[in-house]
Amino acid sequence: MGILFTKMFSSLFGNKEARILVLGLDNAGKTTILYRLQMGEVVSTIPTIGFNVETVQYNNIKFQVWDLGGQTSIRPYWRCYFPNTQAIIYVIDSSDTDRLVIAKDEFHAILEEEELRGAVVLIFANKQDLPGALDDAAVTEALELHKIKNRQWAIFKASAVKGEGLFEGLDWPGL
Ligand SMILES: Nc1nc2c(ncn2[C@@H]2O[C@H](COP(=O)(O)OP(=O)(O)O)[C@@H](O)[C@H]2O)c(=O)[nH]1
Ligand SMILES: [Mg+2]
Repeated sequence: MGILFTKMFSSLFGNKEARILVLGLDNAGKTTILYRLQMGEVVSTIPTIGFNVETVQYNNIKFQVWDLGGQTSIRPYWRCYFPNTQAIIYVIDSSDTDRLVIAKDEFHAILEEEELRGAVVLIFANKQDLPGALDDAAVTEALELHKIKNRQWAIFKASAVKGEGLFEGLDWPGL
């Protein structure tokens, strides 16, 4: 566990219960990131049909992960997880250029959720180790990040399998 990382979470959130959502399409690298951060035991639950949520509790902060995309019928259930969300970590497979448009649409749909209005956004352009992976500037463009209004955001290049870029992202002062 990085010292900065630990300091950040203890100083910024104090004793208040906080939630960080880790979202993105399936196969983006969300679960890998969760394990890489080694914050504790990842608990997997299926609160309702076809909707798997992974949770890691780190001090007073709950990290919760699920896959976006797919079935629209389960989406209303996502809202149970929105209250008290301080931050969204959005994970992109930067080599999956075919699905970047879907990743973009899902991302902007999430940002429109009323209860997530106050959440800051950290984007990981993951899988930078793969050939053909788009860099942070190209992912910024593909996700149309310039359209984000009234919200702090930042994008970081990362490779979850190599463990690169993750702590740099989490040390972002906006979090
Ligand atoms: N090359 C490479 N593979 C990755 C990276 N991050 C995750 N993967 C792989 O991508 C696949 C999907 O990762 P996973 O964490 O399960 O994605 P999730 O569906 O978003 O939770 C797995 O085979 C991972 O090993 C990365 O940075 N680079
Ligand atoms: Mg996963």
